[in-house]
Amino acid sequence: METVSSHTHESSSSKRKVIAVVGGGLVGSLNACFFAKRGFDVAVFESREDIRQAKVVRGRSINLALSHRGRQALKHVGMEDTIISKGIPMHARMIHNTNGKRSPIPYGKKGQYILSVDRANLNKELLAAADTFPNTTLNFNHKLHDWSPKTGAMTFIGPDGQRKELQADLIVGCDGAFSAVRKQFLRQSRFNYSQTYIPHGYMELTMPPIDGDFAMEPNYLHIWPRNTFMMIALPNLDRTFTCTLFMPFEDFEKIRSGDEVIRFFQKYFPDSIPLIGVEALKQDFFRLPAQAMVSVKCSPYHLFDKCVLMGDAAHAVVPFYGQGMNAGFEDCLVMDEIMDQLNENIAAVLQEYTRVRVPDDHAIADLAMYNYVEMRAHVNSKYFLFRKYLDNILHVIMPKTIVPLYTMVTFTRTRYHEAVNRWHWQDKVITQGLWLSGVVSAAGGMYVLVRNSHKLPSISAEHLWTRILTSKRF
Ligand code: FAD
Ligand code: EGU
Repeated sequence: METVSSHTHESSSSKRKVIAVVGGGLVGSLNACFFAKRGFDVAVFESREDIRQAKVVRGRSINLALSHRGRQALKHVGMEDTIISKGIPMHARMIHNTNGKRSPIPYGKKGQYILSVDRANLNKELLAAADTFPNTTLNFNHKLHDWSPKTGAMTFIGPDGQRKELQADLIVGCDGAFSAVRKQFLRQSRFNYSQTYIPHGYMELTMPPIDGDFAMEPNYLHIWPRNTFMMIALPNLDRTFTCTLFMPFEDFEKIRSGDEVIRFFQKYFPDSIPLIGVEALKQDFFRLPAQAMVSVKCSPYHLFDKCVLMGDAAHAVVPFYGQGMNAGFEDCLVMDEIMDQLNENIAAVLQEYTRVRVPDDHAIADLAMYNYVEMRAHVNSKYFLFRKYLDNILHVIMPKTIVPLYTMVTFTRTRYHEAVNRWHWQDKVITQGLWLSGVVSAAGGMYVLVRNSHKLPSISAEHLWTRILTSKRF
């Protein structure tokens, strides 16, 4: 059996630990940089071809919202500037109502914004960055088939379909929501696992430029909130927007013809029709079937000192907080911080990583699912505007006490589980504040009533009862 060795350096010095990163997606390629920077020998195995050479890149979602947590992780490997230079700042949401009216709601103070980044470009840049380390190899067209928790041996299906057995000191599973690395965890005792498909699917539609310019205001995350249906649009560097339509699968199935698509959009997203284009809409809608969304939670994240799951492989979240990639990038940063704390003692590091990270990843998975339920239950454009205004106003009045949940999640590195605890606490304060102001105004009203009681016509209690009981309400 071969041992993964990343380069042909003098054999004597190769006491260095070998780390196999399975999956060269967003988290895998960033993780490779982190481990390489520490001086480990890193080998990345990716089932697809090298997307830097690929002509067509097909994958999930074309662009993503990058926020603070993701940026902090990129910064640690010196990639922040490269990535943000190709991102488009979104300073606010733009809420579209059914009449085509648009209302902006800022994300925060000036200078607080999220970025729309191109997934394919991000992945290419991160692979290129990993490739610059002499102690890293990138192996494309290598699909992990299985691995042995006993020996740590991995079996890959190589470029020409042949099997390959390889060995590493540590396997880092970054192979996404349907992780092959995770399969061996499922066979262990005391491994917790849950997976939930939501009834909604998503479909991406492109909104082309008009006269060479963005069809809508570029520096916004555009949202069409319609309870069960929702559309979101993020800007791209080529001046297009990628619109993502979220809708229950059963409703997708009801739309069978181009005319039905137009009728549906006429009812819910009328202002977007001329922007996407009638003919384009009729065709693009049927190009690809709606895609499924899954939420995955599990624990622990490590298996002995042999293997650890990170990114979507450990926690796929529904996209209703824009945090999947950000959380995965923060995973890499947290792992790096623990590597420092525990002097790269792998067994201890993995144990600590699970202890620290599981509560946070579970918290963001729950939050994203909660927001999905909330949005479909009663979030139309009016309610969305009202809630965000209220949040922002309370924050302005009491900046230290009330911090909106999305602010803690999006613009800070407050641990996800702490953000949730703080949110519950704030909710109590707000509810009690409302109660208190209710009690105060009721008492005030009573006081005014009693002070002026001599001016009221006298009426007996008995008479009052009769009037109440005979009123139409009963
Ligand atoms: P992936 O990106 O899935 O990468 C896994 C890699 O592993 C792939 O390259 C795959 O080819 C490879 N692989 C799989 N199996 C094997 C195998 N057996 N052997 C070898 N290689 C293998 N997140 C945000 O932060 N912001 C957003 O705005 C946002 N929007 C989203 C919108 C939608 C519609 C969706 C679906 C998700 C969104 N996300 C967002 C989440 C984000 O896409 C994921 O969290 C992120 O891609 C996870 O990265 P990953 O590297 O863990 O997994
Ligand atoms: C969904 C799909 C608005 C990209 C959650 C906000 C998303 C993104 C929100 C997708 C929403 C929803 C937040 C950000 C972001 C909001 C957020 C969702 C990016 C609570 C490419 N969500 N998303 N919340 O506050 O914190 O603007 O596909 F519609 S960015 Cl669902 Cl901040």
